[in-house]
Amino acid sequence: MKYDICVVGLGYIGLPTASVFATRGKQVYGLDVSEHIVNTINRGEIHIVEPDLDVLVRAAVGGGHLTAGLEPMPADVFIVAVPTPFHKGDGRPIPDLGYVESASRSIAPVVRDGTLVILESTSPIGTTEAMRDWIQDERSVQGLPPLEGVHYVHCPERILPGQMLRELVENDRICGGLSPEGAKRAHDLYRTFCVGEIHLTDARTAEMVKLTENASRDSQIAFANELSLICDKANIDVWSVIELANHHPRVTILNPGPGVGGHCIAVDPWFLVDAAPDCSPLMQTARKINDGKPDWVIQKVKSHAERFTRAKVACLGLAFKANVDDLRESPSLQIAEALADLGTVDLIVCEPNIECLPDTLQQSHVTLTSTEEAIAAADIVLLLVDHREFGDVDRSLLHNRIIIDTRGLWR
Ligand code: SAJ
Repeated sequence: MKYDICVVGLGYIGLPTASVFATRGKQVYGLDVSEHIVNTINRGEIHIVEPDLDVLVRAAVGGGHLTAGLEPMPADVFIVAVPTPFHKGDGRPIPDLGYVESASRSIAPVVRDGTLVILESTSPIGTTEAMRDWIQDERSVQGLPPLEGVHYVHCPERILPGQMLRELVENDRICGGLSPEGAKRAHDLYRTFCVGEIHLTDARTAEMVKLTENASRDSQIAFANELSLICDKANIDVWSVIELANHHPRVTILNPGPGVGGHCIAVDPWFLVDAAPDCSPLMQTARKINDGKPDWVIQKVKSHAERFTRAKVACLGLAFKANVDDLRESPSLQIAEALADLGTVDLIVCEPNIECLPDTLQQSHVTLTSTEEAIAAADIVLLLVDHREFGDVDRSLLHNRIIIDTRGLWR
């Protein structure tokens, strides 16, 4: 069977994208390396948490428009949506394009002349060209003829976890082609469901734009985090300062927190830094400020804990941000693990979006409880994530406890 679209990588971006196309009548094949993910999707179920995604996937698979598999299949369009992490190493983090390379090589034998190949993964500058080269190289390795008239385009995803399905449809998009015709064809494809504006450009500009968006947010959060340290020293409420400063017509300051997590904001600035290390001191400093915030929170807890023989610390929230279950690259989890490792405090954790604690915390005999139980048992209440449930907490429960509110939720 020849499909309209083959989506490579059925994760947080690939699965919603494949499902939206499928529910708009496209015949979609989802390619993934995980048998578990493929089987789950073919049953019409999902392996990630995102509001309403279950309903969409069930409709896409049930309607016969979405099939998942482990083997690449021919299609008119390929959309690559695989992770682009970085290597941490000893020095500066450097981009790891291993997943994009293996996805490109895996589809190389089934790409046909005239096909449209789209890279959606957030990528360092030049990755769309590298994708083209990997596909051509793999074909030559396999003794297949070189491809003619294939169009390569970078269309970065820009959707926010927690509201992906709405943003997928409503956000503006950028289509950056290695050829203008490719960008135009990508534009026509996304028009299937996208009601936002679709802007055409070249691939390198599109790569740079996406990285710029996330690096800009990281720098703005770093500014807020730096303010929170200054205000703490000066004994001033940072949230009042920000709220009042934001009344100025040309000032919009973001919110401080316990650090910056997730797979995007804390990663993407490094792709820009890697492209020009000598030209990016601001972005590098922003990364250091945000990466340093968890340690600052840990020191705060430790200094308060000194007055107890063995303080009971309630950590509220482990996710990387509000109202999601995603613990990946979460500063809150990092803080909870470090506090558990201290061995000098008793840790109680509450995370309403998960059923059981990650192994690292289970090994340290940390308990997962309800919000009320955690607060009732605590000497120190450490609020790490501004989950809806924590905002609803009866404030009288907090009396006579030391409160460290890293998000300003209870001010
Ligand atoms: N955070 C703060 N203070 C703030 C805002 C966020 O501390 O004022 C923290 C959050 O708690 C979290 C981290 O920053 O730990 C990132 O959260 P986020 O909501 O800013 O962003 P992500 O990582 O969920 O999604 C971002 C989005 N990018 C931008 O808003 C520029 C999204 O649109 C992208 O599609 C996504 O990255 C991506 O995949 O690149």
